[in-house]
Amino acid sequence: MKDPVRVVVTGAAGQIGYSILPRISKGDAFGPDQPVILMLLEITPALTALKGVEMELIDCAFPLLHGIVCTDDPMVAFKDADYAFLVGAFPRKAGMVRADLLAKNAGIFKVQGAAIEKVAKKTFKALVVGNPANTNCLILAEHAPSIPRKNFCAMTRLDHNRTIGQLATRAGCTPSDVEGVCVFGNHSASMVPFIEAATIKGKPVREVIGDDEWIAGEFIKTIKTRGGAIIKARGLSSACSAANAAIDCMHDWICGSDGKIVSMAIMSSGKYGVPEGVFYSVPCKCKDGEWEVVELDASKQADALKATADELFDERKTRLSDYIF
Ligand code: NAX
Repeated sequence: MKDPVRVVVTGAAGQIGYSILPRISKGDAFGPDQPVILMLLEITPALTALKGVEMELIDCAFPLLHGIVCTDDPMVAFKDADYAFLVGAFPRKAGMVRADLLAKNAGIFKVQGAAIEKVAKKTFKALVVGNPANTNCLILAEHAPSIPRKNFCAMTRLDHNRTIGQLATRAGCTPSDVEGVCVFGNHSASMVPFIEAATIKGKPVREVIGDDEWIAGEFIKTIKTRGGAIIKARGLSSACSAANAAIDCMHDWICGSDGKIVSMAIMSSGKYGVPEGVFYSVPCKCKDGEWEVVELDASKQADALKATADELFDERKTRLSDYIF
């Protein structure tokens, strides 16, 4: 049996936490032979609810779950941590403008980044889910400078999976028949779902769907507004699909994507015309715990790719001027 890995989940008493913790404990993220110790971080008022989650996890008797630590102290949560799902974030409240939201979350991710810098393993890897995910990830990475930037990723896998789901539903096939989609840019309405290199059962998506008007209109709109549509229908934001996407992303990153293209918001490096400095979603393939950017021809979408990059550089300016420099 392998030694257990320490996996931090922040916001562990929240909706996504409740869906993600059994999946991690069952081996869905790190493999069926990899034991885990869960390091669960919450704010102090949520510790009682977190205790209830811990009790349920114990009651599941997961063979791979070798320990649970519940805390409101980031220095305890990140101690010797191998991996983290950063889910906890400050939600947008009535009357808050975007800059207020950015500032509130910058405070959270600054403190957690500093704790990672001090006490996590130097091989630590983090997936940021809490919104605004891309820029929260930037703040986190900026405050943990001794951890390589390539070890930080913001989640756009839910947008990626939504793209596959819509195509499979329209084509009347299964999701595994759809390959090669990706989502570029920010996890926001400026994201760019990209299907030009994608196939359904090996044939180009446009040929199989046979309806360019639907692709340009309803399809793209559905992907971009899906989060809001789920809130309207359920009265709550996406949780099981968000948790599933986080598991998919971490699994493929750590265990390999098996030659498949996946979407990951990683530190930009000049590829796709985006200069270094923001966490920007691009198509990747993963192997042996590392991602590699896949170069697709997205030249026809250059304006949209630039617009979503510009939005991220604006967020960076708003937040970093107050919280980093
Ligand atoms: P919930 O409000 O149910 O849970 C959030 C939890 O985070 C709460 O229990 C809260 O006490 C905790 N928390 C707040 N500040 C914290 C801190 N400083 N340290 C530790 N814990 C803290 O939200 P939930 O539905 O679980 O969503 C969590 C986050 O995911 C939100 O920011 C949401 O916007 C974001 N999402 C991101 C998605 C993505 O694709 N990147 C999709 C789903 C989701 O909307």
